[in-house]
Amino acid sequence: MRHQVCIIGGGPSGLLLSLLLRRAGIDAVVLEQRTRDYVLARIRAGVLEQGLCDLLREAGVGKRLDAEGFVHDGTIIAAHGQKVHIDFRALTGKTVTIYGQTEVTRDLYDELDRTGAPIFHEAEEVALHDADGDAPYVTFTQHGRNHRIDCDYIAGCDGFHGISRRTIPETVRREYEHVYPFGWLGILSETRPLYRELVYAGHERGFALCSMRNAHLSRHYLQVPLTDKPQDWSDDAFWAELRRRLPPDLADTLVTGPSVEKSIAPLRSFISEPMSWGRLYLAGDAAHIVPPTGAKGLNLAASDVYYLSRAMIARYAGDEGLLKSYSATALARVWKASRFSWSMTRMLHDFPAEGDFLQRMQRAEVDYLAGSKAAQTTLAENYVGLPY
Ligand code: FAS
Ligand code: PHB
Repeated sequence: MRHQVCIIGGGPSGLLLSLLLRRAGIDAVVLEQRTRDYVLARIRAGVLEQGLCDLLREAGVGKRLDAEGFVHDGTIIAAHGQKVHIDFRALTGKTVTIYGQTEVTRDLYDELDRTGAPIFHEAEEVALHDADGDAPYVTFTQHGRNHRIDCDYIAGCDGFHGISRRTIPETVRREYEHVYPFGWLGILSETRPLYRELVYAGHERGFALCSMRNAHLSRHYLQVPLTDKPQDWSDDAFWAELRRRLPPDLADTLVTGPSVEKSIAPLRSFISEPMSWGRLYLAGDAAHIVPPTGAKGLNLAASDVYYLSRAMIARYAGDEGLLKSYSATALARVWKASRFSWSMTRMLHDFPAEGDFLQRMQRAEVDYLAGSKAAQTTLAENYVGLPY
């Protein structure tokens, strides 16, 4: 088989890239190791920057987003006795949209199916060959049959545990990592959201976040030790702890109910440079991971895909310049979003091993945020998404 672009990974990065390339007449194929049901069962991000929303509309998958997404003008930061409303719209003129990553992925799959895009599910033993040469190819097996795809370019969209990043020689790669000493216990419950916007809470017992998927589906998180397992937490224990970490006036309005999903995700900051090697280009979690505190993971995947799709389209029109600068362009935005995600995590989580001084720094930061329009504008412009 031959395709112009072979995309490894059928998550948001790979699917959105495939769709944008196909709309430009470029022949792309997606190789996904899991079944579609498995991919669609993953509960992940919920906050979409305007840039991602615009890209989804450009790809022809904005209809359900516009009909069902919740536009949020701001968010609440409640910590150290302060409750600060960050008014995105007033401070930046921009907003964010609440629309689950699961729905984004579903919309992308549906549109790719409608256009007849080639997608291989349960693609196993994927291996990249001659990625640094002029004739790269990818081999894989599916249901016991061996396949080979010859292509012009390989897009590594296979997430943190994928094969693509590891295909770049260790002598070429430079990796930066910071692992946080806690995880996020997340639950999904068919209950009314706590508040009309998201509430980020910092408490001496730990961080909490009250988010949502729609008017009848809430997504809440608690900072927990890395040694905890989801089964260690009954629903009642979760709700009681969430109440303890919220400001009393909000805790009193919390509606509880049975969890329909419960999981713990570790938190790390990770960036691998460069994001390209020969004919291989990385996008999304394959190249970087951010702690979800700043709601940047999915949104960084989107800006990578924005840069890479335009670079490949320009290449097929005869201009290689954007492909040559892709890694530097994408990393410039990745580092700034990583800084923001790291700073939000530092401000709102409990770091027991770091003692009283950090707690006083956290308190001072929230006090400054409460009293400074400049500080609120800084948080707002990072949260709604820096320009592409
Ligand atoms: P993905 O990991 O989504 O997709 C990669 C795909 O490649 C997967 O489907 C995988 O099966 C496939 N794959 C892997 N190896 C392969 C191989 N060898 N061959 C073929 N296919 C292969 N972001 C937020 O903004 N907010 C959040 O709250 C949030 N919560 C998260 C919770 C968890 C548990 C995780 C893991 C991430 C979370 N994220 C969150 C970040 C997340 O949303 C990612 O940024 C987003 O999924 C990135 O999309 P992709 O780059 O497509 O990577
Ligand atoms: C979510 O709704 O899953 C969510 C929202 C904001 C975050 C992280 C996760 O910062």
